[in-house]
Amino acid sequence: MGLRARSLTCPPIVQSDCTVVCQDGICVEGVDGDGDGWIVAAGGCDDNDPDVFPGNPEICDGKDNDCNGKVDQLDVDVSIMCLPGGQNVLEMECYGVEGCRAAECVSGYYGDNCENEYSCNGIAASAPTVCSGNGACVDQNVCLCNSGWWGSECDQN
Ligand SMILES: [Ca+2]
Ligand SMILES: [Ca+2]
Ligand SMILES: [Ca+2]
Repeated sequence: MGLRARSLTCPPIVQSDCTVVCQDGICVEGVDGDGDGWIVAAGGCDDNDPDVFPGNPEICDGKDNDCNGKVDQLDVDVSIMCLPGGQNVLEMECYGVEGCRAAECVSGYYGDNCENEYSCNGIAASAPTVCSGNGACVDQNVCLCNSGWWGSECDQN
């Protein structure tokens, strides 16, 4: 890995678009195309993208943010990279350029962050009276009845 650009041991930057870095005791000049403080000669692996440079935290965005050759969940565990966005989230997943989304929600909830709640026959999934209190509201207007109960509102046995 190269050294961080604009090291204290390097001469000052001589031009606005030129970065000077020290590498193995030798000063290297180059153009920092994307303005992230890294030039390719010092280990910057993509000089057209300011979200990609050594030491940058890996995030879920379809890019190799830290220049270690591994992208997204192939580099960092999803549980670290994709923090649950809501209390109804059971499991997050990384969808590359689309970012982090909920892969599994608590029963009764849906959406990218499980922020939406299903309702069955006008009653919220979390309400104790949903599906007549004899089942779970698992999709919009879909009651999953407990054993022994049936009907669209689980009110028959
Ligand atoms: Ca870059
Ligand atoms: Ca990434
Ligand atoms: Ca990486």
